[in-house]
Amino acid sequence: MQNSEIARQFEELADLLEIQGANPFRLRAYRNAARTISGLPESIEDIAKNTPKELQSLPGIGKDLAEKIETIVESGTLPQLETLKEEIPADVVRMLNIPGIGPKKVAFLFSELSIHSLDDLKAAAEQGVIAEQKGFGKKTAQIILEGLEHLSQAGNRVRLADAKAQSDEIIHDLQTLDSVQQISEAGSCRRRKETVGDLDILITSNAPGAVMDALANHPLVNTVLARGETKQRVRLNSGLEMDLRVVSEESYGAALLYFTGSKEHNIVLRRRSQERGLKLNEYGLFRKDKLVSGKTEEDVYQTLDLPWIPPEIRENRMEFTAVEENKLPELIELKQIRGDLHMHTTATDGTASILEMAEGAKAKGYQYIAITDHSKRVTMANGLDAKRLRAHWKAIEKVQSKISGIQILKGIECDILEDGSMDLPDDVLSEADWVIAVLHYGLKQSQEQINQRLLNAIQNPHVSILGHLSGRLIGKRPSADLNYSEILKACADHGTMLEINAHPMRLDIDDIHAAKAKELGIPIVINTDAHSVKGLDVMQYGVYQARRAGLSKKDVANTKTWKQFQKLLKK
Ligand code: DGT
Ligand code: CA
Ligand code: CA
Repeated sequence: MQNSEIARQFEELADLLEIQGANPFRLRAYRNAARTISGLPESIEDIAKNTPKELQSLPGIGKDLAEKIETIVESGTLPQLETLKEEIPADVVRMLNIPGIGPKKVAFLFSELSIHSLDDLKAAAEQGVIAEQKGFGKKTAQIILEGLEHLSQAGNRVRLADAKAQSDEIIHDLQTLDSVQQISEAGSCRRRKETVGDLDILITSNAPGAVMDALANHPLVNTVLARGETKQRVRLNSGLEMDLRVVSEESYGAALLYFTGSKEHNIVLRRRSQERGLKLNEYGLFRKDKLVSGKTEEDVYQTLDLPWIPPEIRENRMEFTAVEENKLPELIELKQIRGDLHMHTTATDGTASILEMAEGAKAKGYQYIAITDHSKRVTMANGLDAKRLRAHWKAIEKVQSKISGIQILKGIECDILEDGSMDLPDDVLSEADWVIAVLHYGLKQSQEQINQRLLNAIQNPHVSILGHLSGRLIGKRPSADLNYSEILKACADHGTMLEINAHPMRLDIDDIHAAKAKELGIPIVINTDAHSVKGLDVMQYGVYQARRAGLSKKDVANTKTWKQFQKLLKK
């Protein structure tokens, strides 16, 4: 069982208990446990099975939670959770996703008004029943109706690339207004989290009304959901929602810190403030009522004896310990990338020729690429058998003789078959410069089977790297069930590299496991998996994910010059 599933069960438990009106301390304990578990690179299942005593040494996990984890691992669920699920319908839990409706209101709707489904809720709101209730009113009824209409979309988190494109466009347009002085993205999008719940932007302005009018009329904006003196919430045509906040100049840095989050990072900042006799909020850092700092993020961090911390690592995972140990990493940047080692051509399912891909990469300033078309198992993509692959490599040699200033590696993206063998024989693989081993089929196999397949590939001396390890497609297809601790350890032992696939739907391996890989000294390569020349552009998203993992230039192998990279290849 994956950590994410165990974490999800604790989240669900907390949600259900909250609707029941349980003690907030217990809820917090479950939610903290969920966070600890989902942030852990080691398999909780392994720990629970092999060394259950160690569970209690995890942050926020006491005896009771450790027992619950063991129960989940053994039986797949918790009796308590099952009972609650029988008592509280799933639709009632979904109501928590309606903006402005908290657990107290949901509990009231459920127990006092006997609303058991979203359809019940819609009917009650339409018939005016909700508006009559104390603490609800016409406005809330309206919010509920709007929320219901978009629940499916609002409940869905949006992939970073899609969210950021919309945020960038709106910021770009608002920036040109005379009424806007400063403007910045904030929230999870600024932290480059792989999915975004809603967009947050922050401005300073001498005419907030004019900016809000402009946002309301922006072509990407569909509906104004709420508008006040300093805050506006809109729904974009895509269904994604955006908060705009207007702050004063002397508070801009403090507000940016606050609204960039994460909440967990901010909690630590507030604690540090208290320890210094200060109070931190979105308006600034105060001693008594006197503003000490707040104009820029740097000012606020400095007052708290901290360097400026890049938004990507503001998750309270490693940043504060890193500062303490004087090891805050200098995060990798796109301009440091010197090669792209996963791409396709017209030989399989790409749309460009070898030469076109090489020229596209050269135009980006890269020194080397690998052409890695599919192996034969991927029939849908016209995958290559040994004969066609050898001919393809000949074609690569020919292109290489015609183009200078870029090295083209003869590669292959070779499937690890369902039975654990490689899709192409060793003698063929031995002729390649670069072999990416991947899972495409049988992703739903048991953890044992998946692990065995990956271990076979790692132990194969011709395999250079594991590509898009988990096989997930964000928001669409879950990860294969794999034991990361075992796989990463084997990679470290055998000198097998790991890919961060930069495709916005993949971002695989993710930030947590990339951080673990760095810790183990496994070289990481950020690849685009481009199927067209344009596809080479997504490198940035892989770099964002690497930054979230705390990776520096030295941790990422394709920042090396061709000369240095060649040395690594020989190893
Ligand atoms: P998202 O939208 O779910 O992808 O994640 P965020 O991080 O963008 O969260 P959001 O939009 O709810 O709020 C933006 C930031 O504002 C968040 O990262 C931290 C801050 N914030 C919001 N609500 C609270 C709160 O209740 N307490 C604290 N400390 N910070 C908050
Ligand atoms: Ca947000
Ligand atoms: Ca927000």
